[in-house]
Amino acid sequence: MLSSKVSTALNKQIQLEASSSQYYLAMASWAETQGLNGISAFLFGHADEERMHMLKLLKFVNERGGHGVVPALKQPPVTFKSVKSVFEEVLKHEMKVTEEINGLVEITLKEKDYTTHNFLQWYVSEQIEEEALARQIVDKLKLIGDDKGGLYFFDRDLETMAAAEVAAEKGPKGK
Ligand code: OFO
Repeated sequence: MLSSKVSTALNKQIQLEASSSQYYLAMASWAETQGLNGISAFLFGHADEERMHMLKLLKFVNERGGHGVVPALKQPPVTFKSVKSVFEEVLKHEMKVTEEINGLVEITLKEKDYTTHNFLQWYVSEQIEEEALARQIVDKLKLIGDDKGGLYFFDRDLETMAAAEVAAEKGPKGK
């Protein structure tokens, strides 16, 4: 059974994962309107992943005798300054999520809730991957600068990455 402290903290995380999904969805939609199909496919996929992160938490809370609450969400931005600014935002956002996950882990230790602590380890590793990927993308975009040709190839790269993610999810080891 979850303590009320842990339950409240997990519900806060449910809200953050849901708003991450919404945020990336807004980025994906904007990118699609700019003709950046690879970038938008990647971001649509990322939005789906965040929804999965949210659902995983919600189900865990319910399984442990709490109540996973479906949160209200704020409207995310409609337009973005540039592709680079989008991915800088992604990185900033993922760093914030990591901080929150670490805070959650700390709460479970204080509450001696080792089951939830164990469950959260999946999120700890996921954040390492997500931050590293966002950082790698921001670095690439810095190299590309204002080069339109570079952006074209970057868009194609992300299309390939998005397709590989979808194939991996359909495969036997899908997350
Ligand atoms: Fe849920 O990992 Fe990103 O935000």
